[in-house]
Amino acid sequence: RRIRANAIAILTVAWILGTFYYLWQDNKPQTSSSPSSSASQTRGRGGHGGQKVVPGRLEIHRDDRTIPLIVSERGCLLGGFDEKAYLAAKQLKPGDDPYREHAFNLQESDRLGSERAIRDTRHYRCASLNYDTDLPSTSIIITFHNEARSTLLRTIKSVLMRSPPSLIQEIILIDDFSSDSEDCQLLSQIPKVRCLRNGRREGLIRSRVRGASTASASILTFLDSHCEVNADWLQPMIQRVKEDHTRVVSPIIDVISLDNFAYLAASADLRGGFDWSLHFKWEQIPIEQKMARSDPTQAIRTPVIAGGIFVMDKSWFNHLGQYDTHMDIWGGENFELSFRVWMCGGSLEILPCSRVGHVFRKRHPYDFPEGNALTYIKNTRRAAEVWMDEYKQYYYSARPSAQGKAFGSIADRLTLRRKLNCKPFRWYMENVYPELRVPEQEAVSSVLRQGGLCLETRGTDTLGLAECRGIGAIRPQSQRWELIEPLIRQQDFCLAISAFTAGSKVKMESCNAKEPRQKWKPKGPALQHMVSGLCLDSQTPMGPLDCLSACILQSV
Ligand code: LR7
Ligand code: MN
Repeated sequence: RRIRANAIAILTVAWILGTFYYLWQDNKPQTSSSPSSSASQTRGRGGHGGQKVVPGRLEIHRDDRTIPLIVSERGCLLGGFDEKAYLAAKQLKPGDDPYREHAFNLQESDRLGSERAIRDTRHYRCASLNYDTDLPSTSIIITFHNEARSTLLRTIKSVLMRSPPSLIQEIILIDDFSSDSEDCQLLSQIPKVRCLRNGRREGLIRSRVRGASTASASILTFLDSHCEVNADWLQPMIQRVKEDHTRVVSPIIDVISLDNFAYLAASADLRGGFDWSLHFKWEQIPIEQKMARSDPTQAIRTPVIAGGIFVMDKSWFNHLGQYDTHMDIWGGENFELSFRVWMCGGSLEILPCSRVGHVFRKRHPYDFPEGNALTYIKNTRRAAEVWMDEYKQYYYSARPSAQGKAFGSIADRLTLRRKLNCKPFRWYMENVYPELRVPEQEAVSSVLRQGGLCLETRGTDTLGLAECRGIGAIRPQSQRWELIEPLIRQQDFCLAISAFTAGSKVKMESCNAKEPRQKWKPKGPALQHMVSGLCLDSQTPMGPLDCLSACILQSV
């Protein structure tokens, strides 16, 4: 009996110890920097006009589900590629600022290693969804310019580790003329990875087009060069595109901290939006849509995508005209693509069961050969001029510095729009983004009145005075004038003087904010021509000109 009692005691102690060990294992933090309490965070950067400032409410889930690696794949994942040597060759030197080169903490990124586990941030219901077993494979396209070795390798490895191998046809890297050409050569040794190097700096838009045109799979997947994909990220996106090839789909983009590289869950209630200056922002899903969502795994319609991480059918990408390859370096292409997809017969969605982490930065770590602001203006102007029809006036009011800046020829893109028979921007406003408010009409357009008569256009270039008709929105187009300094415009035509002498006629011509004959400014109730000092008037001048008394043609 003593022996039996001893055995029971030993078993009991072993069981207690076992239980403690199990619990301890389960509570152990999964990464050194894993978040433990709810947090709120701002993603994005401050500074020039093209940044993305994003108030993303973060949801930190209590249960720490981490994603297992596909163990059998480990080890042979990288083939003959020597990861250690690759990473060791470029290390931060003691005393170097770890943020200087990449605008994130390089020291933390290097320290993490290339295979860290991350928390599965999806809604728990996502894990039980099923996808077709015969999903088509995809070509992953990643462009990079001077990306840190550790972040780029982690992007590639996370794709190889967390995607069903049969879905990855290839990973195409486009080295956008980084200073070190070796990165591209070395990474090509990884199985499935191909790397193409640009002979000069092209920017991410032309680089992606280059990548897409060599892709061999029927589906394209674009990623930034500092991402980590999460559990089952790919299947939901390929499934949606397989069901309807006109869908363009994005994951929820989680936040990888630029300071400590913690992987943080982003809110699942956000979609992409923008303001009239074409500044991207994350915004709450409209309340009616939120109420109607009974299933948290359902796709979220989005007016625009952030731009870097999405899946699209390759034939659809080509059919819709790829990208506007006259856009340079960075920015604006996400609006152009988003407007085009919606207006030309497709749709954009965010899939909550797909999650991809991205390192959001506060500044660009690379240079813009033409300057950051001018490049953003050029790219967004192209998007506005080709796609926004009469609504582009709001873009110019919100971003006055864009007027008169060069943006190249858009003839090809206008032809494309006509050929694809795309809907007008008004349709997009009414059906896709009715939440985007149009600035008050009165603030933008007004009449030019003299003694009870209004200035109006007749045909394209004749001007005359006539009885004022209608008010507000019912006022005829011919009597509506927009005063966007220094221009007085009606659609694309502006008031210009024909000579710099008193009594010379005023006419309409194509707007050009740089043309001295078109520059006006308000002076009291009158409008004064900036260069000559003459006033807009329907009477022949009698004596020496004094604006305040002699000019009676005024805007109201
Ligand atoms: O000249 C360049 N050549 C490049 O190849 C400049 C950049 N790049 C690469 C770069 O290495 C990176 O992989 O292009 C990618 C995007 O550049 P980032 O990471 O510096 O910019 P970002 O994260 O702010 O970019 C967001 O907006 C861009 C607008 O042009 C692109 O659409 C990016 O793809 C987009 N990123 C995302 O949508 C990820 C989520 C961020 C948000 C919101
Ligand atoms: Mn990025």
